[in-house]
Amino acid sequence: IFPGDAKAWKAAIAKNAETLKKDVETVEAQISHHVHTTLARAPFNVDELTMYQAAALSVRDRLIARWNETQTFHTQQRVKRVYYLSLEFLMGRQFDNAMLNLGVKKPYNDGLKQLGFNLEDVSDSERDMGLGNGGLGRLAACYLDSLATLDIPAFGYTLRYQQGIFRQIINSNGEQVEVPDPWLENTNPWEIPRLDAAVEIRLHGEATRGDNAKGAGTWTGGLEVLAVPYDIPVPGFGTKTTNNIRTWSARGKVSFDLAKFNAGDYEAAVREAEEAETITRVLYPNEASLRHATYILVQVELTHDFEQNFDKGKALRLKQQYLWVAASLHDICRRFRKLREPWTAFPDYNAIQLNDTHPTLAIPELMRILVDEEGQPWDEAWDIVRRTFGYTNHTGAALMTEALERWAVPLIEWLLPRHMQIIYDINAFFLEEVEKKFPNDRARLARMSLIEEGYPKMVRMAHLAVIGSHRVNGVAALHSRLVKQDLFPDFVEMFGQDRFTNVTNGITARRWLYQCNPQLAALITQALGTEEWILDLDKLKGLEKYARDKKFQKEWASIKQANRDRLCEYIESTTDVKVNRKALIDVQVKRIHEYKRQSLNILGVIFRYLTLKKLKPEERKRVVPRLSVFGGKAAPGYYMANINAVSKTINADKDIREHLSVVFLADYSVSLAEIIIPASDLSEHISTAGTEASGTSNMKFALNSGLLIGTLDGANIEIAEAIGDENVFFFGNVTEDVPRLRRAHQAGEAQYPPELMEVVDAIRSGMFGDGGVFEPLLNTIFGGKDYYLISDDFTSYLEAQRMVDVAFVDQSSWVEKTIHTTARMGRFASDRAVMQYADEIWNVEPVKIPDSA
Ligand code: CJB
Repeated sequence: IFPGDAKAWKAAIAKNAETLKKDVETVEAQISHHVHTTLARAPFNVDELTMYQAAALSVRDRLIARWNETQTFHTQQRVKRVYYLSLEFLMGRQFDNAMLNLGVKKPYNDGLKQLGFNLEDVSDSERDMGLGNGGLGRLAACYLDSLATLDIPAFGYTLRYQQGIFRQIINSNGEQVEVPDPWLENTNPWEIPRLDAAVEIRLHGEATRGDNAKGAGTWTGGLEVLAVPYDIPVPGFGTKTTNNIRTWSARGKVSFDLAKFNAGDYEAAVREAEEAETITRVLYPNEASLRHATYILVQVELTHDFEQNFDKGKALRLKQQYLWVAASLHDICRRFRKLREPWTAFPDYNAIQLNDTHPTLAIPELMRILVDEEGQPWDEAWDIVRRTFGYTNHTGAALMTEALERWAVPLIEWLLPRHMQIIYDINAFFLEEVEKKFPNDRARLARMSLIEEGYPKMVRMAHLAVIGSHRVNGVAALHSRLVKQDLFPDFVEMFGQDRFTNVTNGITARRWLYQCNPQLAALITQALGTEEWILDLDKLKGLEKYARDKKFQKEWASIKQANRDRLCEYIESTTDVKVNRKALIDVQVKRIHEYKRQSLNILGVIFRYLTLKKLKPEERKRVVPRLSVFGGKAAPGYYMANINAVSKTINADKDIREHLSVVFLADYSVSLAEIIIPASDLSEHISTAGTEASGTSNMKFALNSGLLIGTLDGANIEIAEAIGDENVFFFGNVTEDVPRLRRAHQAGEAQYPPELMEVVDAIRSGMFGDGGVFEPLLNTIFGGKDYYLISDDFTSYLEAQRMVDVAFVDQSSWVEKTIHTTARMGRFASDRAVMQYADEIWNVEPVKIPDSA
């Protein structure tokens, strides 16, 4: 129903629809429209950045049109929606992805060419949207792509950090230096500000309980801040559905205090507003770094005395979590109220997924809304909450309970007094149930309680997430088993096996093959005679029959070489290393962390170097040449200079250069991954067994015809099941061995293999410069208790690397393996994972947006 003249509206809409046509002339007209009007430039004054912005804005117009149709249709049809709450969305660049999903890359390519620009150069002006740290954030981005592609109505909710993940610079000592990432410096064409739809969020204040613990309480006073939404449209591939990521930006409620301003206290007048804005100023580099107070980019002038008693970083992180979940739930409930359904129907319209424990405050917040604001009886409210939420656990790190998130009770009491009462009450009723089922078992009550005793008392967010959700899942088969066995065994006994499940992670083939490896994608399409694999990755199976076909192998291998060349060019243009283009490219790119064991890799590189040094020149020629590539950001303050020390010595050694070179690529990001992954021959996924929840880059490498070397950890195990053990280079101890081996180290009974000692001697001899940079590493292995079992896995790691060399010599058989690998990766599509969530956890159906919408 149109306001005003319906005919005029319809004619205007029809006219406007012409601007969405996909021919080159329309694209050019749209771009020039944005150059001339939105950006106010004349054609002689257009550089690549301007051209990128104009082209991106014209793509955004198309996205918004579909976004509007999608949202309107979903609202009209009263569909059930999925809300994916993730503190991180590592989206990378949007321009290329949006063009591909909309099917307009060709006209943009041609149009830009005619206007005097090259599409790739224009695309390079885009900054990565780095609103995440690593795997967890990238997984969220892949899932949003799949949700839209599968026509599942969904919203992502996150924060709009002014500074995303820090940029990494390597200084002359080989150390990481963290530099801010002002990604919003140029306007961001992918977001739509909704300045008029801000939500008021209360912090601090006073709370009261209802008449009895289950009655309605109150929360008043304190400080109100604003959460302002910015929307990012997420287009599905080859479908009209365009979902939304709503990012919240914190803002002061009054931009300044006029009374103070008039009294001449200019600073005080704006202080409160600035303090509010601090909440979304920066993405936390990761959980662990909360301990590294050195990296808090924001220097907050905190006025509240009490706050001085807490670690400022921690208080700010809790504020981030609350502002985000409160604003998101406000939005979800507002949408639900319009349906005029009883609150008991809430779970029929809303499935909320907690991506790790970061959004767990959503559980007491929904209780507060239902009980305090909507007058629902407590027990009914709790039932609604449980039917609404699902919780995904991602903490593989040694699967120790210490790795799980906890918040100090006094901190929550101070920031969210009503929520603390609600958490206590949830806990009291829950422990009553436990007591009923397992009478007189005090130890069990203490283990399961939401509150951990101590000074101060702590709230165990994972326990709250488990009891407030109807499903808890791990992210790979092994991990999900360990979640039940090691993390939550009491909760399995309490609630039964059915509450716990597995959804093995997946990746989107749109970005991680079709977009990042266009040549391979084209060959696959040509061989299969169809592009259907992009939407149904199991179709890659059809490649199997070409695995031994010499002509096909040759084409396959030449694409790998082209991708290798591209990476080598990148390396030579960004570092001073000259590389052998024929070398086997051996990659380890991921966050730098002890459990991921970049150290095992670098010690192995040193062993290879020592072995090469012992050979005569003609013998060396028979060894497969290697290029070892490292990349990844470390937690601020974490020592990582040893990789660069090794690369300096090896790359400077004229006798060895041809046979082995080592590079550390600074500032690993989604965009850099898109260059590295297609080029890789071998990638390393070598965490201590039981510590990597899943890993997802292993999937990306394998999909792009790279083989894996790895431990029996995370998704490596399932990947090998799918592609065949013979195509994976496995080594190392298994999860079941880890406790015994750790005990042996603690008891001083561990053996150190001679190969490792040889490497250590070389380091100590000064071969790689001042051994100081290796001390922290050597200390964890020898001084400490080798917690990550480097010494226990070293020999079998070297053996697996020897097997790689042997296999690589027979190129035809190697290429055959890589074809099988790609062909069998179908089950690791994020489409499969998302359908599993939809069926088993969310209970949602796809909704196709009709052409006529
Ligand atoms: N993960 O990236 C993170 N951050 C965390 O705080 C906890 C886990 C990673 O999540 C990925 C997606 O599930 C996993 O593949 C990866 O193993 C895990 O470390």
